[in-house]
Amino acid sequence: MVAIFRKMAQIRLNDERFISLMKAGKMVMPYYSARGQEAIPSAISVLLTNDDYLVTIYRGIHDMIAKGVPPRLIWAELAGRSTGACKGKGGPMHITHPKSGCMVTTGVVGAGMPIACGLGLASQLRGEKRVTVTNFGDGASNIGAFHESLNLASVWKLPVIFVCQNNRYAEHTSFAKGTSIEHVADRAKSYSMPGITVDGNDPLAVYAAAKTAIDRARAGEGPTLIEALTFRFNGHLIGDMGEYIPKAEYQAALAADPYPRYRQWLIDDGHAGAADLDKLEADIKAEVDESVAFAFDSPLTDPSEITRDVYAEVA
Ligand SMILES: Cc1ncc(C[n+]2csc(CCOP(=O)(O)OP(=O)(O)O)c2C)c(N)n1
Ligand SMILES: [Mg+2]
Repeated sequence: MVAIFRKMAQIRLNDERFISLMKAGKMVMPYYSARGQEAIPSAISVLLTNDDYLVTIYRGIHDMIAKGVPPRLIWAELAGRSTGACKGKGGPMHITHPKSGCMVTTGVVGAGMPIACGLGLASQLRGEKRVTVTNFGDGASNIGAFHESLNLASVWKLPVIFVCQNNRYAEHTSFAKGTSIEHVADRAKSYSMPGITVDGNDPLAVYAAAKTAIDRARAGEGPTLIEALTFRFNGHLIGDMGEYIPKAEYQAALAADPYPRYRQWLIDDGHAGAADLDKLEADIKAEVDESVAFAFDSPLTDPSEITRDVYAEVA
């Protein structure tokens, strides 16, 4: 339970520092904050190992941190440095780090799901036990690739867990305005797989749903669709002032912030003392300081690198 909180704290404290350095003009990037959604990947990732695959989206730095991509490599990537996870050539929206299983990040809405099916098929053909978790938003569940992927994954019983992080908005369009159904998870029925809607701000609920889905996938029984209900506190991307979000809705979402709620629950339920959690947060702040220093002390990626890692090098 504390391991889940540790990941949530890592996500939150890194996110806050990205934003403060952007506001100070020290970093320039399109940044899609997932503040508010941190409970979802944190609770799922404690059930995964580095051998399991992750496919995520532009709003996915929380997923990567939870999966185990070292934050210093993310920092260097965002700062365009040669020491970054993708040598500074991926930027904030296209990070991969196969060592921790982070295989694809895409800015093309819905495009990760067919790739996740491919990864699932590869591990199935090799007889491996690994599972693939693919994260996407509520808006992505209206894209054709979502439906094609669920169908294929079901027909071939692929070990893929489809995780819809339903934050109620796709850019500036509310869920109700853009989606024909009340719960994304209900779409699982069309593809003969379990579909479950959980409170994405409740780490224990997410953990329970993910455990069932991951056990099922590892046992060769096929995919699951999990819809985790949540909210993104910082708009679509930094600079979005959120005028399209009704004030009462935003206030209610803030009141359901998973971070303070889970922190308090850990203390009240006797899993950690307040001082332990203060120390954990202080240690993570020091880790963030170290990551920032690592990134800014590293050289910028040389422009001559631009075509390397794009085309195969023939000896
Ligand atoms: C195929 C495609 N269509 C449109 C866009 C433009 N676009 C970028 S993000 C986004 C919203 C997606 O919303 P959702 O799937 O709910 O994810 P969230 O950003 O809320 O995490 C859109 C429409 C895109 N990148 N790719
Ligand atoms: Mg969304």
